[in-house]
Amino acid sequence: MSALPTILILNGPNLNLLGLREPHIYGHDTLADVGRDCAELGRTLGLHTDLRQTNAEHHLIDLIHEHRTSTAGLIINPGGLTHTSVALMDALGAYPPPIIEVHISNIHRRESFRHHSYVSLVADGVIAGCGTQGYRLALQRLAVLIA
Ligand code: CA2
Repeated sequence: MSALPTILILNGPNLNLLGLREPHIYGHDTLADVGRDCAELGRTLGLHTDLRQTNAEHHLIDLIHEHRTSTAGLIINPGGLTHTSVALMDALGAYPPPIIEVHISNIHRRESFRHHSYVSLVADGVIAGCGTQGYRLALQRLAVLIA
């Protein structure tokens, strides 16, 4: 348990493959690299970070519920659930602290089914197409929002 405010960084289905497959779309950084870089940046911002990944929609929702009152903000890359999950949107709608949605790729330059995000309807900010740097940009934004 850290005395610093905690930022939860949630990653949805298939993001465990980051850096291992499809580097032309998602780059070469792994999720472990993202976790390490965010932890390092978090230290300079006075924030503790906790990065999780799950392939299960219900687990993602449970994590959001569990962290409703114990975290100061949320960064979420919901993976493919971005475009399909009303249940995830509802869970995020019941999460009081600020939420930043991150997509590594520019979803608006890809297939039309990726252009709509249920998560954007409840997120305080959205970052897309900045590669894995998007997670660090989101952390900087949360530092401002919770100051
Ligand atoms: O650009 C993003 O970050 C996405 O959220 C990634 C999702 C995709 O469904 C969204 O439309 C955009 C896909 C996550 C799967 O990630 C992989 C990473 C490496 C190799 C294979 C899949």
